[in-house]
Amino acid sequence: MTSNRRNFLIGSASAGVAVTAASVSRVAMAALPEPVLQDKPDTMAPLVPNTGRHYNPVVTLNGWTLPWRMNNGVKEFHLVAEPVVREMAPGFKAHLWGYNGQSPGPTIEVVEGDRVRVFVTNKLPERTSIHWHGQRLPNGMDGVVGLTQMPIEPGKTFVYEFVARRPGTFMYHPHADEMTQMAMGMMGFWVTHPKAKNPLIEEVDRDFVFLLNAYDIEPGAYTPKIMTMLDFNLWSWNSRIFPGIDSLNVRKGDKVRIRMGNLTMTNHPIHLHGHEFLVTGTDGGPTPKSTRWYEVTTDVAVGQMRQIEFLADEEGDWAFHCHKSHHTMNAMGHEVPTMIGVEHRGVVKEINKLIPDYMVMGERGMGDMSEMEMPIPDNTARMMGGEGPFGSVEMGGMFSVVKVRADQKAGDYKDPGWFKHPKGTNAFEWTGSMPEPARFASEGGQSMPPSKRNKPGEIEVQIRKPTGGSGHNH
Ligand SMILES: [Cu+2]
Repeated sequence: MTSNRRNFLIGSASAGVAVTAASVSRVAMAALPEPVLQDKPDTMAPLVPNTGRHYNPVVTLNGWTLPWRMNNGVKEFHLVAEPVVREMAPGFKAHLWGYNGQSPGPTIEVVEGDRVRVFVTNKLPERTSIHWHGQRLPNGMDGVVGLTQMPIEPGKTFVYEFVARRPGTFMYHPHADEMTQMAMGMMGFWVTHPKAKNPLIEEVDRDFVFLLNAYDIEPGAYTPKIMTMLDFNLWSWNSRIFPGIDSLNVRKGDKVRIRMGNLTMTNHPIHLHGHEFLVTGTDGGPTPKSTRWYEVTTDVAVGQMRQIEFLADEEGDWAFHCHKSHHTMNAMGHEVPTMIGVEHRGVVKEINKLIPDYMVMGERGMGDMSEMEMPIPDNTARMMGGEGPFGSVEMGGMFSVVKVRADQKAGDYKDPGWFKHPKGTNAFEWTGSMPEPARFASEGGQSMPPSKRNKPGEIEVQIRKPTGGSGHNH
């Protein structure tokens, strides 16, 4: 190489430069692993490693794991930052930014002690970088533009290289124009598997991962508003909203681990029905056993990661969702007054003479909304829905189902369909006679009597139910 170059330089200077440049870029091209792209938003089968140290792969909810190539003992990955079209739910597409064809980007899985080289090509219209959230690495690989590196300008490729020193649950995201790039969907999951048995890391039968993210996309629009700080209207898991989020399908008796990371601007109390779980790890690593206790809800704060584990020993279709009720709703187009308890059918009839499509929302709560055929703009997510075996699930956003089945095969992640409840195990309508329900009737009696008392009946408030119109951010 050196001697070739010298030879060229002896000749015409300009020819020498050209040939040198060409050979350099050819070498550079040869050094880059072919980027692997994904065009489907489906949950892909676990990527079983065929090179490097073995591990039990994770499954990314509505996502996939990035293949790598081994190069002299180094695991090489190629991430391409680029605009993508993400189907957030069937019939609802968003124009986001992501990696390798999807938002979030692919999950990266390595083993503790692996030397990892990640090529990052920038096909965005602006500079970017990648920060490897939670990793121990040389400071210059930390991905903070201006602080530890030059920005990756559009069209350029940077290389990050470090040893995955500690096992655990991590994520990656830009540290350049973060507000825009994360609001546009740039993020991905990272799992470092333990290289040997670790007393704090259990072997599990199923290991699911996803990121909590949020978007503000006006009904009928395709691109998120990036200035939004709290008023998001789409609460998603891996840039999917219910009913677009796949179910987590497990076999009865499986040990199940679910890892989550929060890249929204608010906390999400994640709640599992029918089972108790332990929080076995954070992005700081496995939790000491003395700190673990059973929960059914765990809060994932902003910028945090949590891994939960449970024994799936109850058959059924178990709801699994964020417990903030506004986060299990999808976008609404406009401010809606609370109409609960307000009889307004006569009014609607009058208005319909003038505006045929007019519809009053929420006279009996908002549940009706999911069954009404509301006229909505094209490319708008329904506020809530999801057809279950008993009708509409009346949910949206951060909601899914853990399906536990005795006849699910080991390692089979296919959706088994709806649970068939054994006869006599469903809640049912009572039609027989009933004793009077007991009601708490007494009033007052507080230990500190008010110094001034209102006249009885003077204060009686109407509770105004939340309207949700402004983005479900409370
Ligand atoms: Cu939430």
